[in-house]
Amino acid sequence: MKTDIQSFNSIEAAKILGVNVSTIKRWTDSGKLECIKTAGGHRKFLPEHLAKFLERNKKQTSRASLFPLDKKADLHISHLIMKSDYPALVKIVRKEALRGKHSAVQKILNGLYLGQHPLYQIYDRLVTPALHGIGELWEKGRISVVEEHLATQLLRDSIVRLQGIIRLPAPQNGIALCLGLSSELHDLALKMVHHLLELRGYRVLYGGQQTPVIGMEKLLATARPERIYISSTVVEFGMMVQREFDEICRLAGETGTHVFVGGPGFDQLDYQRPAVVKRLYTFEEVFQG
Ligand code: B12
Repeated sequence: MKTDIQSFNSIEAAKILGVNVSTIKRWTDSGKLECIKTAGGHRKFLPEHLAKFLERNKKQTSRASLFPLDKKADLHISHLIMKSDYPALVKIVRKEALRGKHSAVQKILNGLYLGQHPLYQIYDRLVTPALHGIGELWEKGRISVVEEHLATQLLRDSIVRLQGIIRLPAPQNGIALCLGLSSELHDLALKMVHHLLELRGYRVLYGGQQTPVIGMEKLLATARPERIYISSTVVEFGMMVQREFDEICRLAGETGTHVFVGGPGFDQLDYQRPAVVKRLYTFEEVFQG
């Protein structure tokens, strides 16, 4: 069977319906669940087969919670998740975020995570391109600034709510401080860095947008973070931001705190300072390094 035809194999069907593969076999043998048998004797399930089964057997499918299955359209999403078709999922997420459909976006994020996709991959391959796509539409004048705000805040809420289904390890790696410099209103990337650090076992102090430098000396001395992650997307008042950055690096140098930087704003800042370990470009690097 051609791979571009939307279908599921027995393992995927079992995951979707929340049962084991032998149950799938039993149900197909008894005719309870329809399928197509390939020339090689394998079972293939079309979305219609699963949808029909779900409709007829509401009780048995109470455990069908791995992926969202309210409607037949959700099976299409399940299929894209199973096949790791990120470009198609990005388009759906962008569209649903712009339509204000929170639940649709949430289902995709939760579905990917429950489908064993690493969180950094969801951030690098789904959330980041969806945000870039929304930014492009705004830049081209195809959506208004208020639409851009609503869609990006919806995405921000969705990634925060996704944390509700993630089991975090006990903090064992010390403390990490996440901050944005003054004049910085973008903090979505920083929020994702926060989540990944928690997943790595750090206790995170999250300063967010426009974290003031005043009081930083005391904070570093008392909380003693091992790492500081600084995010910069847009640099306004460059000289002031550079001074602020230099001051944080100086204080970090005194306390032996390692600084990591990320975001397009660092194209405009001189970040080569002794305390800076490196500039990070992807969420995978945040998770691995
Ligand atoms: C959402 C958004 C906003 C929201 C932010 C809400 C929030 N809570 O974050 C709001 C509405 C507040 C906003 C405001 C503005 N925005 Co804006 N915004 C965006 C948008 C659509 C998404 C930003 C985002 O989160 N991207 C997703 C992140 C994950 O991607 P990334 O930034 O490329 O980061 C990658 C790496 O650099 C790395 N990374 C990034 N940060 C960090 C940090 C660490 C520690 C690490 C390890 C890694 C890392 O991870 C990412 C993965 O590859 C972008 C479009 C775009 N192309 O990004 C515009 C965009 C960034 N904004 C833009 C502009 C111009 C503005 C405003 C000046 C608009 C205005 N005139 O008011 C203001 C700026 C305010 C300010 N002083 O900061 C421009 C910037 C152009 C430029 N380079 O100067 C963009 C590119 C839109 C565009 N196409 O023109 N914005």
